[in-house]
Amino acid sequence: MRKLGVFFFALALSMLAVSMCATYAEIIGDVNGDGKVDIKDMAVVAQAFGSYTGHPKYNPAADVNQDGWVDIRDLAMVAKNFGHTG
Ligand SMILES: [Ca+2]
Ligand SMILES: [Ca+2]
Repeated sequence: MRKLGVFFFALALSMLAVSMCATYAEIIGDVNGDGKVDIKDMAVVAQAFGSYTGHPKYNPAADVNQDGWVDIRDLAMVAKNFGHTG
């Protein structure tokens, strides 16, 4: 019975991971998740710019490439997909 619980927990976790990856792959640069990449996403990255994991200004959504830093590379990824819609 306990093994079954672990199995379902792992299943739920992997489903969550898959759905998160799908969202991420859909529109790279859609930081605020409104379905399009525009100036608002740039603003979110700009606000967290220069921050890193644990920093008070750090925003995981603004860390587009998920390397733990919000920097020019994240801004470039938003800029590259600018205008894209879901
Ligand atoms: Ca957006
Ligand atoms: Ca980054």
